[in-house]
Amino acid sequence: MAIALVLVLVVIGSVLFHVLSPWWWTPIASNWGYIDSTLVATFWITGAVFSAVVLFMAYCVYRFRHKEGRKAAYEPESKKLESWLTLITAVGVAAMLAPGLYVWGQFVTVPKDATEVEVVAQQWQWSYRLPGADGKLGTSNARLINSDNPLGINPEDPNGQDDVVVEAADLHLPIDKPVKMLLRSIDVLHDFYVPEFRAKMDMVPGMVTYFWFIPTRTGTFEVLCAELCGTGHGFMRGIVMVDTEQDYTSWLQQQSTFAQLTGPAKVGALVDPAKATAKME
Ligand SMILES: [Cu+2]
Repeated sequence: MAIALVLVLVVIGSVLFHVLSPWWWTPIASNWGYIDSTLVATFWITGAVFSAVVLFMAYCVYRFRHKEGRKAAYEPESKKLESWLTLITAVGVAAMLAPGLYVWGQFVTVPKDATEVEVVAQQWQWSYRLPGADGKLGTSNARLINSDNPLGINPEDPNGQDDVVVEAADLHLPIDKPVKMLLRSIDVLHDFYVPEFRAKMDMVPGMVTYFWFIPTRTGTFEVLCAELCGTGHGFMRGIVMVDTEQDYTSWLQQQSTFAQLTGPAKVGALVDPAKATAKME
């Protein structure tokens, strides 16, 4: 009897905790409201199954408790019961998977007008590369990485010369513009994750993974690494600032291109001297 009661209390407690809990996701700042709806659907389905199973267990513990002289019946097969359980389980699993597949389809279908932004992860910092005026990122190769070329951009590729390099600093993005995040790692597995964007993806050395999203509100958001990547994993943080178009443009103008960072110092080059010395340190 006591055990049956404890089981019922576990169900009531779990449901109350979910409904009354002050902890919930941080407010969303991207177009991926679907991700939240999918998670909510999963909560409801798993919550309902959990409650049903535990309550049934409580019922059985009470109903079939020990009584002098009572014997259990042996019934190893029940076609009818098994068919019902199979059907209900199949419907439950499909209800959890179908929305996920639908959302995933959108997650990897990048709109044509999305701007590319490259994220480069390394132990334990984030760097970024934006296409310059030509709108194209140059090719890159991890073998080309050196202190002058921390992202391994191919110096032979004309598309790469005007690429904007943001090394170990904050990334800015313009609001309401779709961006395709190209994810690269130059050492071990990392995972680019901004909780407010509801999007994340593993970064695998030797390949470029991606996702896309539209930032929907301005603000400062924290970047986390969501893949245990070594002793500095917990400190692998960064900042993404979603700006108005105007703020974004003025930030962009202060950044250095690959050509400016690697080429011989040119008179009148657009490099801020204070920033150039900071880079050389
Ligand atoms: Cu990492």
